[in-house]
Amino acid sequence: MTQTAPARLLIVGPPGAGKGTQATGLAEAYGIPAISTGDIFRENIKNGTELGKKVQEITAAGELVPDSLTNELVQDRIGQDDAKGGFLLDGYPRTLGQVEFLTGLLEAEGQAIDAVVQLEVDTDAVVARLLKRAQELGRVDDTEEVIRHRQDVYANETAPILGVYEQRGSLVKVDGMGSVEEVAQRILDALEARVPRA
Ligand code: B4P
Repeated sequence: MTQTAPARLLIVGPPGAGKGTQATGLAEAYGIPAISTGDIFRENIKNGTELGKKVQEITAAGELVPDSLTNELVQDRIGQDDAKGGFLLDGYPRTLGQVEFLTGLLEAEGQAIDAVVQLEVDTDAVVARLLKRAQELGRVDDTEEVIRHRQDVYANETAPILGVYEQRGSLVKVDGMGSVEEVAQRILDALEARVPRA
């Protein structure tokens, strides 16, 4: 499916909200790459790169990787050819500092974020989702203690970014409870008028 104009989208929600799951289908619907900072970090850890060594302990503890490292990585990734026609960022920005950086980066190119999808979910339900994933995938940051800590980090560091995008008029709130298909359809419906697809 081709699009009428480049779509630059963000998907935000607490750990376990289903960002990664929804990002794939949404990006496909818009014909843009889904870029997950969490996936990029995990890939680097798996391959034992310099970046991977730097972030291994931080991510395992459920802490945020410093903005300096994350910003540089995103700048490099969205500068690549496949992101010229738009992108969907999953898990970035996660701090007010990252919002400021991304805004400046895009402004320098005369661009802006078209819409920010906020997945709204119930905390107990998402903790249960992540514990289930822990049994299936065994991610090191999916222990109950680290999951609870990641929820706190989200509330303290990431939730404040939503106010910024709300003020800019780009926030789109979507109910993230229900089946994967139901949530996917809600996201597409909510974006339809704001970010047209061809
Ligand atoms: P992420 O990979 O982004 O981890 P996350 O917030 O836990 O999100 P995840 O993608 O795993 O979960 P999702 O909501 O998709 O980041 C990992 C770490 O990397 C961070 O803790 C941090 O250390 C570091 N990091 C990443 N970005 C950073 C940044 N910008 N700045 C600093 N540090 C950064 O949940 C998906 C789960 O729910 C799946 O198991 C799925 O099967 C299930 N699910 C989805 N939809 C469902 C539904 N409708 N019903 C039932 N289950 C569902």
